[in-house]
Amino acid sequence: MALLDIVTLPDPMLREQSAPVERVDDDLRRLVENMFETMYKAPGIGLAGIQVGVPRRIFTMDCGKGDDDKNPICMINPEILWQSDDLSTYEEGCLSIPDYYAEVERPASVKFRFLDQFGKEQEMLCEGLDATCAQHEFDHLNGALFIDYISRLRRDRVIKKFTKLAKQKDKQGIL
Ligand code: GNR
Ligand code: NI
Repeated sequence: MALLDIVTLPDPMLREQSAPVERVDDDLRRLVENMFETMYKAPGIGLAGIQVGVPRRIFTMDCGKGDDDKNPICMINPEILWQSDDLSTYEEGCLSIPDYYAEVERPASVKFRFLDQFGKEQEMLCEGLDATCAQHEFDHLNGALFIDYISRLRRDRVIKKFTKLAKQKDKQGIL
């Protein structure tokens, strides 16, 4: 098991389209284990491949409430089969945009089809925080971020802040 480095704004990788996973094998299962470990450690409730520099259509999530309420889910090559007309709003954050939060409105329920880490096809109806999180992760596979749903003014401000921060770190020789 290993902790992976998380890619943050304004890294252009976050805007990449991820490619389908071709084989669900031991190498991929090792990646999944490392993504779960990285996600729990962060801590976060979801993590997409591209956030750890792997541009493949895969994400992990766990919206459980803690040690005795765990719900680890890994979706590989997910597709959205259905989404509800009714919407729900959550305050979202992203491990790739640390310490920034904003309310985002999305379909309240979404049905996914995907492969699990054993290569078995699954269908899952996600609701509540699960639905929000799974859609946030699905967006990452297409290079989309939750800040794409806020006003342009606020988005530009966040990107500017992280760009400035990255330049400062660069100068100091961090990373
Ligand atoms: O840890 C996370 N919390 C979160 C809160 C509300 C909606 C979505 C999320 S996902 C985020 C982790 C992350 O960046 N996943 O891509
Ligand atoms: Ni995210």
